[in-house]
Amino acid sequence: MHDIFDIPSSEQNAFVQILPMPFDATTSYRPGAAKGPQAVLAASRQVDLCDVDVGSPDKVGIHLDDFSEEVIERNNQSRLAVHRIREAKENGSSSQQADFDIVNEATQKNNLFVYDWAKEILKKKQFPIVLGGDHSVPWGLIKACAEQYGNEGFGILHIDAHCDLRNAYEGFEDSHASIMYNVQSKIPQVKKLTQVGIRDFCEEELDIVKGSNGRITTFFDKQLRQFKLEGSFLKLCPQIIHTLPKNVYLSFDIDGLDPTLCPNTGTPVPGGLSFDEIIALMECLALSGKIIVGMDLCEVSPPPHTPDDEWGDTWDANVGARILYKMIGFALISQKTPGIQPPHLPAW
Ligand SMILES: [Mn+2]
Repeated sequence: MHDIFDIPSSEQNAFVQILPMPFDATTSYRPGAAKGPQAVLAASRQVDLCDVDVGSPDKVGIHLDDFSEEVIERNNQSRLAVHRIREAKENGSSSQQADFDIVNEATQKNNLFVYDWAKEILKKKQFPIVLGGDHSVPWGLIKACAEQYGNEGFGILHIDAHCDLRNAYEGFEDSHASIMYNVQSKIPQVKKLTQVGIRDFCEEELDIVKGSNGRITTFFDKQLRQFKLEGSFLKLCPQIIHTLPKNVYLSFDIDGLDPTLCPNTGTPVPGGLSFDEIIALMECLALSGKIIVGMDLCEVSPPPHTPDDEWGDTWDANVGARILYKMIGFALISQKTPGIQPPHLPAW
């Protein structure tokens, strides 16, 4: 029993169901996201439940699932394999295919694990969220949503510093850098991919965006900069949201934000969205008439723990927990859930 946000919700009763995925073996630069879910859970306990932007989404019940020992073990084995692969690379020796197989099999098992979970949640008409871990973990949920919304399809609002459109990365088929490549090449029900905050990519990824015939719209950070500096980002939000169809899946890599909000994330990049900007964008989505059907929050990462520091630096997780709570609230508002609205603030 994990009382996320200190809400005592039984598994059955909670409308919002969160699956923690403590896995970060495909992180290419700096590990730590595997500890994200635990850190967010700890930080969530000091989030006030009456949120200024979304009111009290806790009313519908929010349940965090158990941490899967299987996933933790897969991550440990995969991290060892990744370590051997990188060591071999540094020594100029050839890495063993067996080590790549360990990682690829682990992510395949993760995909199936998340998919099976998500199918159950969607069948019960509850609201699914995957809490990463690195950005390889939500595949199974996106796949399950594709089956759920097969006829009308859905779009993905993808907040990230990176395109994640790499065709495998470092030899890993389901790398955190490949999630959207795999989505756009293997899930036709995803009618639209709208990316926001992108500022790190390679030419191949740019070619995929350009060659997508409008299926992918990328709001590069450079293009947002002008609006931000002019103070007109608010006016841009409806234009961003307008690119999306009725059903929207929100895939949120925390590194899409300004790295001062996520200093310990695996691959931080200067620039990105401010806290106010991401809230404005999510609010615009929630009030647009479109419906948020599923979500993931990935790459939140606490810093390495120092033994003499009981808590460590909780800033990344603090921001992550607050973002998560607001994401839940905006999803409920988009679904027009009775009683979920921002509190009425006295005028001044
Ligand atoms: Mn990223």
